[in-house]
Amino acid sequence: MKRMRVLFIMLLTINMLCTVASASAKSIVLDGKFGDWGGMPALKDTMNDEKNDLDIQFIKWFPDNNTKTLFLNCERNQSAPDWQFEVQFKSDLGDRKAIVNNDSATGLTTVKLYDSSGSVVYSTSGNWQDSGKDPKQVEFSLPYEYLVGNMQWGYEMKMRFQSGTDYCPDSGFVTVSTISTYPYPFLVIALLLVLFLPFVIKKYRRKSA
Ligand SMILES: [Ca+2]
Ligand SMILES: [Ca+2]
Ligand SMILES: [Ca+2]
Repeated sequence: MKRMRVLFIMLLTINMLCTVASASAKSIVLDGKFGDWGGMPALKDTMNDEKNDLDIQFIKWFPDNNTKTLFLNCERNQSAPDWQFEVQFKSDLGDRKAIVNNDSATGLTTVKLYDSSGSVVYSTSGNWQDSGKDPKQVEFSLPYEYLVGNMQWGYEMKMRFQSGTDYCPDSGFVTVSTISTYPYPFLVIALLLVLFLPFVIKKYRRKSA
């Protein structure tokens, strides 16, 4: 009976380890394709609270702790030439603002991150729109180091998107933890269990012999 219990715990631990491993392996590729966003945190915005080509439909985000990068995704109600929106952040670094410019002529998304004094602290660009022309959806990323000062366990930043007069969320901010959704403490406990289980089994075997 005891041996069955030990075996059950071991199987449970292995299952947990596999889940954690697959969660940590998943990330986003910046390629203007959006199938990789399935299952990521998302917020659907109120529809028609701005004119169609500025109206945010949803936002998605993924804090990737392996690469220390915050991946972001925004979709509007209607595709149209060009699109500029911004993302506002609050953290221990103070207020920051990313201006995201989607150019139809070049197909390029350019992201510039500003600090509270208006200086550009980081900029990047790439082909991250859903089409080379008249984008409706775009993905991009920002390194943690320009968004938060402290990247220790459980640290967070607040974020909201603005396109025209449309905010997402409609009021307040989304809280993004720089520590992702998979649990490090559980990983440590699971590893310890796996390491010590053979000894426990041996002990039981000796006792029952
Ligand atoms: Ca992608
Ligand atoms: Ca909206
Ligand atoms: Ca809104």
